[in-house]
Amino acid sequence: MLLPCALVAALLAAGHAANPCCSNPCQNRGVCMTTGFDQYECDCTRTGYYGENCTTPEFFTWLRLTLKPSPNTVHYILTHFEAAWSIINNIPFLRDAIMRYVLMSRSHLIDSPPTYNSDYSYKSWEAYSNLSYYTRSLPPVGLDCPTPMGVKGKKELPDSKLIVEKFLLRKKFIPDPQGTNVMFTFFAQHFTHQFFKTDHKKGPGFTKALGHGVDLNHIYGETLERQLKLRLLKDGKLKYQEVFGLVPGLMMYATIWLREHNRVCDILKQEHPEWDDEQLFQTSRLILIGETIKIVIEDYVQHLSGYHFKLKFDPELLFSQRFQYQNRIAAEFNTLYHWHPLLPDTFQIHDQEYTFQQFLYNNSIMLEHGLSHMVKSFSKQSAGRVAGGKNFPAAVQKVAKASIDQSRQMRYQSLNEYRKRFMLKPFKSFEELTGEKEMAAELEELYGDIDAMELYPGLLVEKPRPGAIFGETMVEIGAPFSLKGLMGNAICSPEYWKPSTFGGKVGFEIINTASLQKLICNNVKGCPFTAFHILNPEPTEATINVSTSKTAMEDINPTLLLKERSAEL
Ligand code: ACD
Repeated sequence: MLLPCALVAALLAAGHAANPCCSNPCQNRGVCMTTGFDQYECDCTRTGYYGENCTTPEFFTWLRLTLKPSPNTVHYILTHFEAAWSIINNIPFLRDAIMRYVLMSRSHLIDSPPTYNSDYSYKSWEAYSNLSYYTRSLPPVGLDCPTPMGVKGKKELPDSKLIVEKFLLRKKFIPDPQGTNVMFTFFAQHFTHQFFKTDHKKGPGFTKALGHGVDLNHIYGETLERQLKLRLLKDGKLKYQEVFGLVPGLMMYATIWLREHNRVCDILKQEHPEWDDEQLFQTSRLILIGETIKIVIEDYVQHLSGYHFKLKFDPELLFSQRFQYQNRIAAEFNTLYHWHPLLPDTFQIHDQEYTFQQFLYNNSIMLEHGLSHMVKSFSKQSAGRVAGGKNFPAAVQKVAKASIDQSRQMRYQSLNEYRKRFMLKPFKSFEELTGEKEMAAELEELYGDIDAMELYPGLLVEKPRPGAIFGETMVEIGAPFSLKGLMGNAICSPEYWKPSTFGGKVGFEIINTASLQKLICNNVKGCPFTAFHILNPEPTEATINVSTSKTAMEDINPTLLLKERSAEL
């Protein structure tokens, strides 16, 4: 890194020591502020700690720390004792109290309103108000710091290509022991592409998704102009979806959600023959946002968690709490969500197998097989394990390298600083990070110091929890961002969360009974069985009751689809 070295050299030449905040002296979320060139002050306000570096706990902080079980203990309890959990899950006030605790303890870790961004390591109106930035949960390392990680580690970080090749690249596909399937993988890709839309023209710290959350711009378009092009402008309906041409898995979800929107419009029109196109459209969109959040919490996060505790989407749980209904997507959240190890080496659809090359940009696959076969096949095929290292598919290795390079460009702090930020103890050694000796020794040689280990490669090489897809760090950092982003949505606020917002009881009920299985049943012919994990033995057809509407049970109709698409061309 030329610039920082030059800067440090210039400062040293001028007789100044390096910025004292480079060593991150302030602990427990205390804020470091320089006072002159070589002095600093820690602001410990409301951290629960005091002292020069905010290291002495106040009495109640000490008590809490003493009583609080470690994240791994909590995780162990939640993923064991199935019989006890099945009782708790059926006692409403207990289930509610635990869910409220999960939501509050996670979202407290997210600054709201947001604070820093990749250009501002101190609070500023610019960082707060400029929505084109991703926010940052830790400020960037100063350009005037002696090393890229502050003061720890070597002057230069190891070659990112080498990191990818040595620790991340898949040798042999490692299936996820939690049984995650390809249906999950494409849901993740489709769903997250609404709020992770890096504006590469501006740089990795910027986003094009100004809604900063679940606004379904991937279904309805990013701008009003685009939205109007996508709409039929009759009965609230959409005429065709934004083309997700990259992979057929995205196209599949785009088609399913398009159908869901039009299905909801039909239902709303029956309830409200007096409504115009605009009101039908807008209300259907709010219902789909609600359905999405419900599915993400109760199917998607539920699966990822591996918990026997049954998560619950119920905004009322937070009405008695101090909770801010706003969200800003963080650059670190975007980085940690690069879960490409989920991708298998080849894609199995019905009786055919496609390599990555055959799969990419190949929309004829959907026309050839139809949605039903795609859903069935994706539900059966295993996804890869994310943590533990060496499971990143070679076909997308550029993404791994870019994640590392861009994190460096944005001057991310170290893995251990992020662990501390999210209330985890820093790793003491590379062996503690990986849980083995071989990669640990090689990492040590390359990075020199565990406190210089980078966030993204750290998350991917971390020792997974027993039988799990992720290690501790991914969950403990990922869950706060996720739950804050989901529950911080405007529709979860007291003035919005009521039947009238969603066209009355019927619309509210669509949200409150939404599930992945129902979404598929209502929009894919034959109601194929599905889930976010592989099942043994697998049922062929779902047995749940779903409503039928005109579009509900039609499978892909190539003529219709082409009509939908030709409207765009
Ligand atoms: C908890 C629940 C269990 C958390 C388990 C895994 C979390 C790990 C990563 C994030 C998971 C899902 C992301 C889902 C939604 C993102 C929504 C963002 C909206 C802007 O113990 O807390």
